[in-house]
Amino acid sequence: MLLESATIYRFRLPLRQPLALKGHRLETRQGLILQLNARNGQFGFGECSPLPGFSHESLDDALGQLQGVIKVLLSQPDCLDSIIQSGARSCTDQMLFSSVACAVEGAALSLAGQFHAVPKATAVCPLLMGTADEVLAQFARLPNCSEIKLKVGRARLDDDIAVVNALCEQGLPLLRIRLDANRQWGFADAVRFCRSVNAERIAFLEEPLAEYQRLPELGELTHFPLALDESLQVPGGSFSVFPGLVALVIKPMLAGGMVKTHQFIRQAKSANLRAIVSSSYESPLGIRQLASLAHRETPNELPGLDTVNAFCASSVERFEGLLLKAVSRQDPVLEEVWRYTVAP
Ligand code: OSB
Ligand code: MG
Repeated sequence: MLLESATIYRFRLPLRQPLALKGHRLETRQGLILQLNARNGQFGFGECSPLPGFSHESLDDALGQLQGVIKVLLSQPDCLDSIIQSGARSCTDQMLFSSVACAVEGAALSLAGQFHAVPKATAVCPLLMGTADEVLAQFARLPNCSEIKLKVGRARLDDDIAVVNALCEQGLPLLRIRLDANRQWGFADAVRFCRSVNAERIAFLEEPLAEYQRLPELGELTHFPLALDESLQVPGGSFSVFPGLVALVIKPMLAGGMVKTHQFIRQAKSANLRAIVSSSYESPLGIRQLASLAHRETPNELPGLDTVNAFCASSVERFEGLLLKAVSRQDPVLEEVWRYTVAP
């Protein structure tokens, strides 16, 4: 399949409630949608949505790099196979931002038909966050599930411990809790946390330490089940196995793109670790691609895709409607910002 042109859209999806992320406060999630058009009339979408507070690049950085990459790709119109096999980087001679790799690889995979088999309703791991009362109220409303994920490290340590213990008490004995501290704790607090909750009820604890290099030391000391997330989000990301490590939580938008995610999943499996596909507040389009990827590559795990429920339903519906339209996407929710065609 040969490429002919590309269009970039900007989306703006209002959140149901403001989202606090590592010093940023988001009321609206913004990102880019890339549409790659082939000469045979087929097209594919990919998403490029750097997440403030987490991504190394800003939306403007990403837009600029994406425009440059598209010009390069369209000058070698038969590059799709190589993108799918080896990643978007293989077609350019520069390091790519994670979000840019994600968009280009997503669009290439989509053109290759990889996302056709999207399950209609994907079960996801419910994400709980907020004050203790809010978390317990969210939990009370959930249907039975095997795992839930709770954000910790945002309140006092003793409050976090109390909420986890309350969830263990209120949940069925088979419930396992994924915990995520997003590197908010000092070493001593992390040790105290690990010794104050029942490790048997914990699926894993993601990235507890501000001094993240000391995670193996924490594992050795406590034998608490641990998981990597931010540690996978460095350029050329790699990981080593250590005592206590049980899972990789992999976010394609932050951890190097779709092809790199495949690699991480393969490496996790061969090291006997769980691999969890997780999201970064992508639009429903990005979430569908992640659901499809998870369905294929990690069928026995609940993916971390509950973030899609953070958006207002009416805007999601509008976004979906606009995506299906072939022309005139000029709406605050989805607006064309750039178009490029190969010179004949
Ligand atoms: O640290 O896992 C995180 C969302 C945005 C940014 C960072 C994270 C998250 C999530 C996604 O927690 C939900 C999930 O993994 O279940
Ligand atoms: Mg995490």
